[in-house]
Amino acid sequence: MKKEEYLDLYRQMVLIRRTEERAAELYQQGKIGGFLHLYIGQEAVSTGLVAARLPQDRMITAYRDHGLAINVGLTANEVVAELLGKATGMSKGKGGSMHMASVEKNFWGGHAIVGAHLPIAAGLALGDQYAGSDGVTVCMFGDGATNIGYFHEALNLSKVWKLPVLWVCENNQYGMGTAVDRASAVSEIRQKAEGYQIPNERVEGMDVLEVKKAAEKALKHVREGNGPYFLEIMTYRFRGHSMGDPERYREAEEVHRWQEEDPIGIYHKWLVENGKATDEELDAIVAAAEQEVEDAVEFAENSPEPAPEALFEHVYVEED
Ligand SMILES: Cc1ncc(C[n+]2csc(CCOP(=O)(O)OP(=O)(O)O)c2C)c(N)n1
Ligand SMILES: [Mg+2]
Repeated sequence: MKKEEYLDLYRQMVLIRRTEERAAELYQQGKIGGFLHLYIGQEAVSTGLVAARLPQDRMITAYRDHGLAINVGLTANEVVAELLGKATGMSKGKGGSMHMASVEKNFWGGHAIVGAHLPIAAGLALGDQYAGSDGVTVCMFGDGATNIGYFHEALNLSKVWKLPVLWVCENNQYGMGTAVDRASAVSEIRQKAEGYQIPNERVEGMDVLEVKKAAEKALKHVREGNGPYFLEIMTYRFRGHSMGDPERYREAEEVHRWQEEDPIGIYHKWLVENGKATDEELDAIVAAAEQEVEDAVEFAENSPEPAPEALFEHVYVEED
C-alpha cells in the first residue's frame, strides 16, 4: 500500500470514533430519537473489510452501522444529519441510526431485526450470480445473530447454490447482555460455518491490517466462483449495547483490559514504528476529524426536518 492508503485507514477509524463520541453526546441532549448502537472498539473490522472490497462488492450489516457508512464514503454530514432525523441525511432523515444505506455506494443497510438481513444478502448474491457479475456480497452480523434461524437458512442455501457471499461474524462476545457461551452451543462461531462446509477462519479484529488481509484472501476465494466463505472476527464493543445499558453483565476490569487493545491505538503505534507516519501527522488527522465532525453537527442542526409529504416518498420503487 502507498503511504496515503495507510493514512486513510487511520483517518476512517478516527472519523468513526469521533462521530460516535459526538453522537453519544447528542443522544444525551435528546437530539437523537430511537436507539443508538455505537461501534466504538470495533472500527478495525468494517475499515479492514472495506479496504479489501472492490466497488462492485455489496456491503450489508445490522444496526451497528455508522462505521460502515463512513467507510463506504458517506460524509460525516450525511451520517450526523441522519442521526438527527434531518432531510439532508443519506436516508432523508427517515431511517435514523439503524437504517443508513446508499445504493450509490453499494451499501445495502443498516437492518434492525437481528439476523433478518442474512437472507437479503443471499438474495443480493443470487442476483449477482444470475447477472454474471463478479461482485461479492459482504454481509456483517453479530455473534448473537448466529443463534437465529435466518442465519442457518442463509448459510445453508449459500453453500447449496455456491453464492458469491462473504459471511462476516463480528464476534464482540455479547448479544445485548448475554455472553456468547451462554447463548451459543459452540464456543467458536466459525464452527457453525463448518457445519455447512463453508471454508472459515477466525481473525484478530483489533488489527485493521489483519482484517484487511483475511478479507482479501476470502474475497478472492469467493470471487473465483468457489462459493461462500466465512470469517469470524474477534472484537469487543467498548460501550454498552445501546445508550442506557447499565452493563451489569460484564466486569469493568474486562472492559478496561480490552480498551488497552484499542484498534486505533494499535494502528497508530504500528504506523509510527514502521515508519509510515509520524505522531504529528497522525495528530493532524485527529484534529481534522474533530473539525469535520463539529462542522457536521452544525450542518445537521441547521438542516430542515423532512417535510410531512416525504412520509409517502421512497416507500415503493417509483416507475419512470
Ligand atoms: C429478531 C430480533 N430479536 C431480538 C432483537 C433485540 N436485539 C437487538 S440487538 C440484539 C443482540 C444481538 O447481538 P449481536 O448479534 O451479537 O450483535 P451486537 O449487538 O453485539 O453487535 C437483540 C437480541 C431484535 N432486534 N431482533
Ligand atoms: Mg455481539
